[in-house]
Amino acid sequence: MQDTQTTQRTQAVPKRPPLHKVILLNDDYTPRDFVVRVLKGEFRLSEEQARRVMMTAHRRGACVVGVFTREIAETKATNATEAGRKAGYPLTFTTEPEE
Ligand code: TYC
Repeated sequence: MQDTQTTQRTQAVPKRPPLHKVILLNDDYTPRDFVVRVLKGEFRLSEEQARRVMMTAHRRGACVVGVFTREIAETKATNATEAGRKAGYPLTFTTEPEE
């Protein structure tokens, strides 16, 4: 059937992996400089980028830090959240699939 062949040919081309956002959530306790340090260390942001992301989350409640494949996004969000926990802060990063 012609439709089937078309489908098979189309699917033979690998799709780009779906991307997931890592989102930084604001809280009332984590020091600003600590948030900046985690953003620089885990997400390789520059000082300026890290301050901008931190201040956006501080003012608006949340900020997208970056987009990655699912596994990378989840690993970075877990590591960055864990860095906060180890220091006794409620700093939280979440992930969600990009539209
Ligand atoms: N709101 C925190 C404070 O005033 C700083 C902060 C910013 C914490 C962004 C988390 O995602 C965050 N100390």
